[in-house]
Amino acid sequence: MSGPADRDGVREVARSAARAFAEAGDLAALEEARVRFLGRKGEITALLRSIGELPLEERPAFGETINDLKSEIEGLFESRRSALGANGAEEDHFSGDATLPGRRATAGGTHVLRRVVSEMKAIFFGMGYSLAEGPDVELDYYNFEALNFPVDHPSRDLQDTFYVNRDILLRTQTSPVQVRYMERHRPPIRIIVPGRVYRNETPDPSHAAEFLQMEGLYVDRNVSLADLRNDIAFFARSFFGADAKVRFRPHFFPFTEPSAEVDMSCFSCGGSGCAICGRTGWIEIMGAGMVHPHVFRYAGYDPDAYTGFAFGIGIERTAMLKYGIDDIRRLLGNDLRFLGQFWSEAAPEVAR
Ligand code: 2NL
Repeated sequence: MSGPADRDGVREVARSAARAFAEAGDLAALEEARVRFLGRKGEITALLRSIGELPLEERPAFGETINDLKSEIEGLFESRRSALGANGAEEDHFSGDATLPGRRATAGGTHVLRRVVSEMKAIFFGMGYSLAEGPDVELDYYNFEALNFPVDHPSRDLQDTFYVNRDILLRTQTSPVQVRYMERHRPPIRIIVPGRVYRNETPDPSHAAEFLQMEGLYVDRNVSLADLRNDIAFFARSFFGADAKVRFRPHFFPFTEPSAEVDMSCFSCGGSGCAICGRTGWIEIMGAGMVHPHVFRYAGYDPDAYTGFAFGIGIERTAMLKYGIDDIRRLLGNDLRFLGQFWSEAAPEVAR
């Protein structure tokens, strides 16, 4: 088209564009038509170039007319394009294989540590224990002093314990909960105390700065070391299997006397010695002992009238032993490819 278009000329361009698009039988033909009207050297561009031939006062209105025309033709082009099967942006295309099976949605599951705690609770509830819980942020008094830790005990060091200030800290074990419980309940008492504890450790395959623990406490008249041994042996058989045996090795804790570390017969070799148990046939599973008379005095119990036993189990360590996990940090990371392996059986959630 030569010279500035009048209104009729503009309508004529719109009509011929509509015709050309309609006649295009495939996307390639349509693209040719698009270039003819909307391309850099197309009819719209030619019209816009001709604007310079008009008197100044007519130019704005003409420019607007051509821009409207351009939009109209673009609209015609787009609708023809979708009619021919290309519906615009590439991402709208389904380019996969529609015959493939769908992806299963995962429902999640119970964390292996939660399952271990639930299972342990169920075992001890069956033996007559009940549940006690308490704060993660504790007083130095309950965490150390009332448990008969000497003032210069190494675990009271800043290197080993997270202090909030001089008197307040993150509990390093769940025993402070038992002290608080004794302050409020007269014997007989029989409780388990699961919970998170904190120690200022550099993480490695067998250490983390926070981990789970479960302690137990039984106080009555005439509670003996034989009672402790009996409950621990019952627990080990219930948790690890009927063949599990236990043995006690003398140890030291400030809060028990006598104190022991408890080993279980190696579940891997059955006691003959292998790499898992370091050729000894035994694996350490917990610490235990008879409650120290000083601890009873702090809690307000008469040590001449009552005796009791206590024990402490590391949850991560136990889970690692039971499921053959080699690095504690796997349990604390949230990699579902790892954790999902333990979702297969339902966890034995138990009522409190
Ligand atoms: C370990 C050791 C243990 C206790 C915890 C305890 C609590 C009170 C009084 C006396 Cl209130 N004892 N708790 C006793 C012996 C051992 O844990 O190595 N745990 C992983």
